[in-house]
Parts: sequence; structure tokens; C-alpha cells
Amino acid sequence: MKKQVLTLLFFTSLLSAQDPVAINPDRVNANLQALKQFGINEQKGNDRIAYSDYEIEARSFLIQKLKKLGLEVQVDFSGNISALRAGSDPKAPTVAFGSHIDAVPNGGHYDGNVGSIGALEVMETLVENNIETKHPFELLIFTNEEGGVFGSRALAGKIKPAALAVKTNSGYTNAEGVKRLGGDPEKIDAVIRKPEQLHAFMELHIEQGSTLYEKDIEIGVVEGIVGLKWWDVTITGFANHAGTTPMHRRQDALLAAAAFTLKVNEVIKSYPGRHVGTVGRIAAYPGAPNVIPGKVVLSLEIRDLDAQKIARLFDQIQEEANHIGEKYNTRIQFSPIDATSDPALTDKRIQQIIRENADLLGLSHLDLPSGAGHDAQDMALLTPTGMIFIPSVDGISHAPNEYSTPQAIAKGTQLLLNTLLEIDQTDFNPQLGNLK
Ligand code: HGY
Ligand code: MN
Ligand code: MN
Repeated sequence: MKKQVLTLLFFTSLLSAQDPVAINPDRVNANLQALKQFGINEQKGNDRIAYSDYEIEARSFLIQKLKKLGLEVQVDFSGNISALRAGSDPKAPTVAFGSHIDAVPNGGHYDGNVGSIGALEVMETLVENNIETKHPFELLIFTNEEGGVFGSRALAGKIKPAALAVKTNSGYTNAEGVKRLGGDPEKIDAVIRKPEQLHAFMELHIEQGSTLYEKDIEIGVVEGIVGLKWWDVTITGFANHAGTTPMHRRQDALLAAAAFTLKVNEVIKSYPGRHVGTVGRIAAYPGAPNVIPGKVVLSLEIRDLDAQKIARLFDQIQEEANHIGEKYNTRIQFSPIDATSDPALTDKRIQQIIRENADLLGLSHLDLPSGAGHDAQDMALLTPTGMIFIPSVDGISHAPNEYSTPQAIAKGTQLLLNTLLEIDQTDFNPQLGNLK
């Protein structure tokens, strides 16, 4: 009998060491479903584009929930939502965590949402269980992640006037959009954080690729996040009558655009590595069946973990574009879009905390890079940063049938909480910044 009690006590203490406090899996998934209603479209996709009415409604929904928890909720000048819970040491820097709730047009319901609702669940669990942390805990919902990680770049002090003028998928510029969220673009520099104000940053996210799903692994420990550069490419030809202009006299900008698009793919594939390049948007002008397109504007995106490699690939694409321009009697010009992010490595110490806590929870894990951009990459400029991935079913993302299971979401959220609680107890040497 005595032995049984001792055994029970042992398991109880082991359990509590493994799992400082349990999140509520039903609540996380119910909140995720509730969030889905803001912006769901006929294809069951998500049209909650940054700065849209849908996003504004979804933000109010979250703000109400955060206020009900008794947190100090604010919208900063760049539109980020911040919800603060005091720690026992009033002078301690904050442990920040969060994600985004904006989506690409006709996107999915898990990208960003899982990390945002997971962060809400962390706060719900801490409040409900009266858990005192040493550091203040701060939940962040970032502005316009999909249009160039705008909110996290603002915190890192990387927003220049050009970024404010960028027109986003909502039709609003960032400056107009930020105002719609309750921010003030003219005061944006006031949101810049100093490294000493932050202890660490964590983001939970879906993988958006198929590595974890194919290998049947529960957790991804993110080693680094690719950098991502965007350009507008303008091809100028000559608009003329499609019926009367003979084929040899044409300056068809769309033809040059087609050759350019193929060439981007060829150049990218001609080098070994994980880098990727995409032409994702194209518009031909004037855009009529009976007019030869005189102008085309398309987008070019290149991603890699190495900024120099991105630069080299771009140089070669530019050189090839000159030949294409000559061949089709058109002019091809590149203009960088100020909505891009630099590659970032996550903090090795935090990676290890995530691995150890995954082991304690009995979760299988794998180290992997992120091919998607995330707010964590700009937060990594400020503070030790970590990211947890959960599997995306079939590796689908930025599409309506993006999906992660409720179980995977609950596991990721529990791991987020446990990791944050350990980070709270860990002294990082601030001099080291993100330990590479
Ligand atoms: O496009 C991206 O990688 C990210 O989802 N914003
Ligand atoms: Mn995304
Ligand atoms: Mn995302």
C-alpha cells in the first residue's frame, strides 16, 4: 500500500515536472473554429486579408477575449495588438510570443491562426491557474504579416517611408491600413523595441510544408527562417492593334513576361540548394483581347537562408532579363518592394529548451529550416527567438484546404506553454543575443 502511494506520488511529481500545467485542448480548438468565421469564403478559404473589415472584426474578437482575461491590451502605433500580463519582477524584460491572423487571399485557416490562438491559450492557462511568472508575459498579434511582416519589422525599427507607401492586397497602403487598425503611421518609430526590453520571443506555427507530415513527426524545431525579397518587374513594350500589327513588328510585353517567367524558374533550378523563386502575380495592360499588351507588371520573389545567395540569383535573373528585353524588343525594369525580410537563425539555447520539453512530453521532434517567412525573423533581430512547428496535413498551405489536426494543435500549444515557462526561468546572457 505504502509502496503504491509512493509510486503514485512519484508519477504525480513526474507528471507535474513534465507538464507544469495543462492547456485545454478543447478550448484551443474551439477558439480556432470561432476565429475561422471571420473571413471564411465560399470555397471555405480565408479572405481575412490584412486591413480588411474581416481582419478588423477578428481583431476585436481577440481583443475582447484578452481583455476578459484581465490583461493590459493595447494596439500600438503600427497596429500590433499587445496583451501584457505582469510578472513578479516588475523590472524584468518581457517574454513575448504570438503570431498573426491576417491571411493571403483565399488562404487557409491555420497559418498564423494556430500560433495566435495557441498564444491566447497560454494566457488563458496562466490566468486560470494563477501561475506567477518572473517576467511579464506579452502576447503579440502582428500587423500585416502576409504583406511583408510589417508589424514585427516595425518593432525591429525597419519600417521606412517606402514601406508605408506599399499598396497591399486589401487595396490600402500600409499607412492607410495601419490607421484602420487604430495605429498611427506617423508615430511608427515610437514602437521600436530595445533589446533590453525583451527576454525572448516564441512563435508556434504550422510547418506549411510536408516534412513533418511525411515523416510522421509531431514537432519541428525551427533552426532558421529564410529571407525573402520581392521586386516589381515592369516590362514595357508597345500597345498596338492585335488584328493589324504583323507578328514581326510587335513589342509584346506579355510575350517577354512569359519568357521571363520561364527563365526565373530555369535560373533558380540551375543551382543546388533549398532556395526558391516565384513569379506570383502578373497584370497585362491595357488588358483586352484585341490589343497587344504594351505593359506588364509582375512580381518576383526569391527566398533563401543566405542573403548573399539571394543577391547572386537576382543578379543573374537581371542579366537574363536584359537578353529577353532585347529579344522581344521590350524594356524590363526591376524595382524592389519594401516588404521583405532578412534570413534569421533561431537561438540555439531556445532550440534546446524546445527539444527537451518535447522529450518530456513524449513528442517526437525534428530540426528543420522554415521556407516560409515569419514575424519571428524580425523579432530575432531584437531578442533570443525560437519557433515550434506542427505538421501541415499533405504539406498544403496558403490554400483553403490547409489543415492541421486538433491533436497536433493541442500538442504544439502545450509545448509552447512549457517552453515559455522554462524560458521564464532561464537567464540568457543578453550580450550573446541570438546564439548562432
Ligand atoms: O509568405 C510567407 O512565407 C509567409 O507566410 N508570410
Ligand atoms: Mn502565410
Ligand atoms: Mn504565417
